[in-house]
Amino acid sequence: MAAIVSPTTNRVLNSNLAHKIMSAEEAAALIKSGDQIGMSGFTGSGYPKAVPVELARRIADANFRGQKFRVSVFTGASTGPELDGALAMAGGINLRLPYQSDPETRKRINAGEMDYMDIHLSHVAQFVEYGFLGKLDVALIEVTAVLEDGRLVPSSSVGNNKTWIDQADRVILEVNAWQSPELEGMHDIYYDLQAPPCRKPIPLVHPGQRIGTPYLQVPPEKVAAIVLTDAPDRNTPFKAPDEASRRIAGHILEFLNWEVKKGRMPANLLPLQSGVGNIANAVLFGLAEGNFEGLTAYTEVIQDGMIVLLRSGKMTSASATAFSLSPEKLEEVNVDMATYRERIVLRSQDISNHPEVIRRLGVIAMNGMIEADIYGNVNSTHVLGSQIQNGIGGSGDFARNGYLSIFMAPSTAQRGNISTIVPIVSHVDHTEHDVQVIVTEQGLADLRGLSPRQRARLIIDKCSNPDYRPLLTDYFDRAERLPYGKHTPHVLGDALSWHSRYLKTGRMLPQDPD
Ligand code: 0RQ
Repeated sequence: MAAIVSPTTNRVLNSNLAHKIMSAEEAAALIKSGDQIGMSGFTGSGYPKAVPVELARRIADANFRGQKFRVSVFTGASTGPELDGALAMAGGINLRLPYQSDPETRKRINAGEMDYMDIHLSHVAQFVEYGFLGKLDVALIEVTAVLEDGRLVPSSSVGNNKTWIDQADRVILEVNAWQSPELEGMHDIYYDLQAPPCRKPIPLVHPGQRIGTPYLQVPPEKVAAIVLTDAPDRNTPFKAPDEASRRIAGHILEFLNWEVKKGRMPANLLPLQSGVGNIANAVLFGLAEGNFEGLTAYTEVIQDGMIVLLRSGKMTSASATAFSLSPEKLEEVNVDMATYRERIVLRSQDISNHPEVIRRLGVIAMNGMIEADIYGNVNSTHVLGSQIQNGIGGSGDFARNGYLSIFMAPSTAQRGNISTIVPIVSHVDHTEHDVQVIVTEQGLADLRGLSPRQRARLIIDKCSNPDYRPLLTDYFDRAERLPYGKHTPHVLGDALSWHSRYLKTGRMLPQDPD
């Protein structure tokens, strides 16, 4: 491995590339209206922080002068206010993919002002490599350092950076001095994933295994600009686990213990995947307080709860594509990155989320949901059928291919005015075929081996909120009495009436007759 980069020395060690250092404003001027840009960034880490802000300024100026200036932005997943926020605010994004969680971006998408393609995270790199999404003009990538020989030390996320650099005509690098130099050696970039018909098996048989190189490679002639930054990742604080999250975590722990007892899983479980959000994080905290030892993770993001598991020694290794930490945890991890480097591997997202590897390792997938219906179909992305919340992210990669697929949510949302267990979901991300377990604070429904009607009774009894349970039972009883289909009975005219009622009255519960 090349010399560790010192935080006090210049981080652009290649003299040819050092000539390309310029201001963010100059670098942004290299981007043209209509460009498709592959940017780094995954769940608020490792995204470029200076050039997007300057680009947003240029776009706002151009728009002010009546010149239409818009770009398409592809990333790893969500980013930060300096990227998604700034560009959305300037009205500068034509098409955005594959995942976002920025309030301004969400607002613009739901107002119909911006196109958004919500796609499985494992698909993104190959869609670009196969030419499905057209040409990539620019790669704008944050790195920790440029080594003497021109190789790049990735930063706190990998995402699709390898593909963006390979596919784009020109590359703009942001070298961020804020990123820990001890990140060097944590990454594993796999360069042998060829396109079909030449694709070979990915030789990964353990979450902590390394099969590639710690560095990104870039042909020097492609580098159009290097911008020096010193700015922190956006870090979202997690809400402290509340009573509902703690109860959800408790049900999952009890279930996992049962699976071990039944001999369906080893005592140290199988590699864990944990989705984004407060509940997923609470489950990890629950595991940290539980009795499991020797855990591993094959997941997308390293959250606070996973750091607690690694630090306590209960988790031995974790594979992901990015960090997604609260500000406090990030500080703790950044000063001790060398210790974590031994036990965390950050990979490209087409490997961290690869169906082949997820199926081989037997990953336990645990993801949040917006709502589930009585048959086990899950909506992870849309509020009331039409409004995007975040996106499917990697939940589909893991749910379809995992050893076990668990979805969780509190039984109600919006102060009890919405039931998260509904007669029929208003949008489907994960069909009944990809969902084995549903959990709310009320209880856990193990759907394996059950027919649709058996699943409906179990989900209503175990997971629904008592305020909504009689209504769900009534719906299902009426559906079962209808003559036209006894396999997955529905009262079609009523199936979405709960959502419609919420739109009209602000509550899914019917008004009291008096
Ligand atoms: O709204 O923010 O206004 O209070 O949705 O809900 O309960 O805080 O839950 O933070 O765990 O997020 C599905 C969105 C859950 C997330 C989702 C409202 C609720 C609240 C957030 P407020 P909570 P969480 C790997 C896996 C898809 C991507 C994925 C997600 C807000 O888990 O984005 O799994 N998943 N990736 O009030 C109306 C309902 C609602 C509702 C919740 N039924 N109707 N509003 N809300 N349920 C990681 C990656 O892929 C990167």
